[in-house]
Amino acid sequence: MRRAFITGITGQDGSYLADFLLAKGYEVHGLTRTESPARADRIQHLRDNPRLVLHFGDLCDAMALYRIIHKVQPHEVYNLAAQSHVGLSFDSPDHTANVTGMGALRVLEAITQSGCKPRFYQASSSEMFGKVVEAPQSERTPFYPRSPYGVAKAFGHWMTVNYRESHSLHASSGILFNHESPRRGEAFVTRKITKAIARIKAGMQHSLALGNLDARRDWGFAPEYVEAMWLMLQQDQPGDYVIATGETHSVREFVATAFDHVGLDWHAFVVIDPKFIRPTEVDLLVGDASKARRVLGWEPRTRFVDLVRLMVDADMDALEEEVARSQWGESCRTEKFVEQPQLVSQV
Ligand code: NAP
Ligand code: F7E
Repeated sequence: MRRAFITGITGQDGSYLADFLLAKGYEVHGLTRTESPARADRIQHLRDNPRLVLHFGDLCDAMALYRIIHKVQPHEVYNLAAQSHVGLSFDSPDHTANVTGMGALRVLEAITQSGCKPRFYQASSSEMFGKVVEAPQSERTPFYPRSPYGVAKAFGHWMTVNYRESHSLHASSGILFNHESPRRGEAFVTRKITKAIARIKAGMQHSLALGNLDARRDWGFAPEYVEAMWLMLQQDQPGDYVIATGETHSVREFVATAFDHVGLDWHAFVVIDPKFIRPTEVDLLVGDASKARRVLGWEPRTRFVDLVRLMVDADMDALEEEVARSQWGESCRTEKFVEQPQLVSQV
């Protein structure tokens, strides 16, 4: 049975990658920094799967990484863990460099010290292109990161290239452009918008504060992007790959499409709050994924409008369920029924 080790398994991509690899028959090992599996809500649905094993650790703890990799002897390692919020990286540059940059090096070093030779995937980012020198951006476009996060990712990227060349490691780097889903963190702009729309429709929120609406991003659908990660590790030769849709849209277009989907005019709800404007911005991202198409046979399937709609619909459904659950809990309490919290088994 093939074994994979995923750092960041509790995040958006890690949880989709775990779904994908388990469906392919892998034994999946994941790094988690929470001792309580109940808090890892994105992988709750996998908690009874006997082929999922969680290991307690942190990307800042080199010894723990070494011990886990040495014990698991994985065939594939996916380094997805990171402090991944660009805005936050301006307030926490040291922490971001330590986790997002040095963390990648610690995983690479743990692999080489452990004596096993797994194939390695590094979650690189279009944020490395930053103040772009050309459009669209490809594997050949020079980096010009614009945030501590982008700089940390560029470090992790070049470390991956270096371990590929100096240790003959099958190490690949996916330069992924923005990808979203109903599991996207709520502090990222797409999910912040779609969640707010659900609450506005339900009368629970009356406005939405955002920052720069002019920034343009190349937004794809996360479950499709984790397939590309896996495909990179199935190639005879390691390499770097841009993964993107090739379409670019502004934050304003995302807002308008999302509000329009539920029949609301966004102008009546969106306010600009300078606290969400970054000291330096990445104005335009649009990727050229022709290498991935040619070598991996990978293509994006979900287009912008469908992505926006599916995220809005998912947040509307989730809120409806939450409201129904809380009403059910309320009626149980009135009947003096004491609900036991469900015990979550160790995953
Ligand atoms: P995410 O949802 O923010 O998940 C980040 C993961 O990293 C979580 O599992 C988090 O664990 C974990 N983590 C954070 N700090 C850690 C630490 N010190 N030690 C161990 N684990 C730690 O990110 P994502 O959207 O899935 O993205 C996955 C990776 O791809 C990240 O490296 C991100 O930078 C990169 N990336 C993302 C995109 C995108 O558009 N989504 C594009 C390009 C690259 P907790 O659950 O405990 O917080
Ligand atoms: O911002 C603007 C903001 O935080 C997108 C991460 O996954 O993708 C992500 O980084 C744009 C920016 O994503 C708000 O200024 C406006 O221009 O959703 P975001 P990001 O910064 O592009 C890359 C590829 C990664 O690698 C990262 O890990 O939206 N924006 N108003 C806002 N952004 C946020 N978060 N909140 C706002 O209120």
